[in-house]
Amino acid sequence: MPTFSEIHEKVESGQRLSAADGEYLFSPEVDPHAVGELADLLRRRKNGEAVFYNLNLHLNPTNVCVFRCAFCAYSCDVGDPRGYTMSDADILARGREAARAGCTELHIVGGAHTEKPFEWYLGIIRRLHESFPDLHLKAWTAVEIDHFARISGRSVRAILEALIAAGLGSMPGGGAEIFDAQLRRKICPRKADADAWLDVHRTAHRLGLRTNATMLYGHLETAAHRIDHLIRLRDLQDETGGFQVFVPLKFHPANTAMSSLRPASALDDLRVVAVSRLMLDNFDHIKAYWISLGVGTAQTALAYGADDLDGTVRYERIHHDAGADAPETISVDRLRELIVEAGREPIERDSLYRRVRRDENRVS
Ligand code: V47
Ligand code: SF4
Repeated sequence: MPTFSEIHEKVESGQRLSAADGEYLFSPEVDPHAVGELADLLRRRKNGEAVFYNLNLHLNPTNVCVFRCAFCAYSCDVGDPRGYTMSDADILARGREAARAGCTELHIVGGAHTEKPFEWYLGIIRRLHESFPDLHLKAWTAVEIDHFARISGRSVRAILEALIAAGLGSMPGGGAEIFDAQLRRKICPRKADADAWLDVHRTAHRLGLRTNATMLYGHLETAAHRIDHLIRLRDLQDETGGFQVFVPLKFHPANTAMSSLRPASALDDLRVVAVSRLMLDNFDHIKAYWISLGVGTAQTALAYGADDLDGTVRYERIHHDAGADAPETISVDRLRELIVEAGREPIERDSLYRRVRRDENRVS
């Protein structure tokens, strides 16, 4: 069993933490604030005083999904009165709204619709890109890409190439959940498994597409599951270097098949952020997604290893349908204020973490 001072020494001298170190940092006898302080050391080494945010809007084109994961409150079956599928006009209107609001990014994810062919998803990217070429389209999780490959009979590589040619800018990190196969069989048995998820990201990275990574925590997983997940991400990052940011996603149980579970505590949230920062030594950024954590915990997470708050958002459905009590949107002024209050320097970024300079009205 490692000791805290040995781990401290490793972090100070830039050595990589082992699985045993990571599991130890999750144990209740280790003070979460001490873990946070250690993570803050690494955060400062990587990002100095900078904390990033962006201006974005969400677009969830449909909530009809073939997979119906047990933790998902957002999805429904085809024919369910709660189901919706946006029209082309509504999708373009969302793009227009984003462009008019000065957003740099549209975050696009949704259900794997029972009846929609790959061409429908491809067309969404093509039309949005043609109409709003300056808007970065961060779209489709690895689970959706894997689904497109299955329903079209094309390879993952061919799907990604077609999407990139149509205007895809990068991929969000969703669908990773928790990689352990046994747990996946319980919470999301029907969709892409860990190897398929990782392989989509590997292929994307080889094609030059930057992607994000997530982990859904606070349900049935153990510390060992969390560490296994983080190490698999770290291994792929060693191989490709294509991940930009890691986003821990707190499980919200309301309206799901797992609604009897109690959400993780704020201290567990902060510990997950901190251990993620420490284990993922080859990731540049750790995001405290304020929709998932709530604004207060996200702000506090800036002292526990996080250096990014995500964006202005609006129209987020997946976490709000599951009971997340974060507001629908947040103003740029408030985001900047939260960062300044935490003693850091707010930096607007684009989807590829380049600084956005508003006064010159261009990305540098
Ligand atoms: O894949 C679903 C998760 C993800 C619930 O890449 C839930 O920057 C909590 O991936 N409670 C979609 N989480 C969201 C996502 C994301 C969000 C923000 C930024 C980025 C990024 C990615 O939400 C899903 C799933 O893992 N999810 N249901 C729930 N009840
Ligand atoms: Fe479908 Fe994603 Fe919800 Fe799973 S989490 S049911 S894949 S929308």
